[in-house]
Amino acid sequence: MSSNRILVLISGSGSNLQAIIDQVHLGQEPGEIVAVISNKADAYGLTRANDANIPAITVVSKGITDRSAYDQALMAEIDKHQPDLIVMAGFMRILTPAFVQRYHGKMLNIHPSLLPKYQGLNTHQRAIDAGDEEHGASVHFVTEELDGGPVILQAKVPVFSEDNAEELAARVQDQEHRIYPLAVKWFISKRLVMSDGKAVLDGHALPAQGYAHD
Ligand code: NHR
Ligand code: GAR
Repeated sequence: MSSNRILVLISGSGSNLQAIIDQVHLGQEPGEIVAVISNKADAYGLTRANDANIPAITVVSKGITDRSAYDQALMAEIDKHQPDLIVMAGFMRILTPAFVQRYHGKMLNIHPSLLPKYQGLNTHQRAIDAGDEEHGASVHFVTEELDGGPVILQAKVPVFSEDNAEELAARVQDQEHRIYPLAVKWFISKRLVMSDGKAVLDGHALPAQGYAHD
């Protein structure tokens, strides 16, 4: 069975989406991005999808306070595309346990911190405020625990004393664009799975900080 149907969830600029589009379009592996879904109608990532001839869909979340109702609508749209992998790329809405269970072991997220540090939002400012000398991003499997699923791959960047959050975010995002396509490639080539709550690459459980974190 092939596992090459990729669906990407976004809320914003979609620069990580672009990095994955660019890799898939290099054509070196059998992946296909079957749809991009945004919860925000004005997300620039929808334009990127259109430009790449990928179906660009909005399932608006604004004003929907019932999380399970929203997730039901999102699942209905996702299931039309029968994805093997759901890639969360700057998707900014917390998902219910029912959603996460439906796609168990098939969902990746990129989070802008060196997990388990700084789960949740405003990670760049929090790293600056803490006086951290290094910061970064983590690709992880999505589980019910927010930003708590097993880490696959991390990238580190230095924090400089004059940095503001925007500068630091840009440095982190450069690294995101390197590590996220790599993790996607591992998944669709079946080298990467989630098993017993762990990220497993080539049959070996990865350590808590993921693959080759130094
Ligand atoms: N859902 C589950 N169940 N598990 C995870 O690990 C998830 C998830 C949904 C999103 C991404 C995550 C991140 O990488 C993510 C991981 C949004 C929020 C948040 O508080 C927190 C973490 C993440 C994404 N969202 C607010 C909410 O009430 C809305 C914030 C906004 O719209 O700006 O949903 O950081
Ligand atoms: C990325 O830096 C990603 O790590 C972060 O949002 C940015 C999205 O950028 N994700 C979160 O903060 C999730 N809560 P992009 O839309 O250009 O890929």
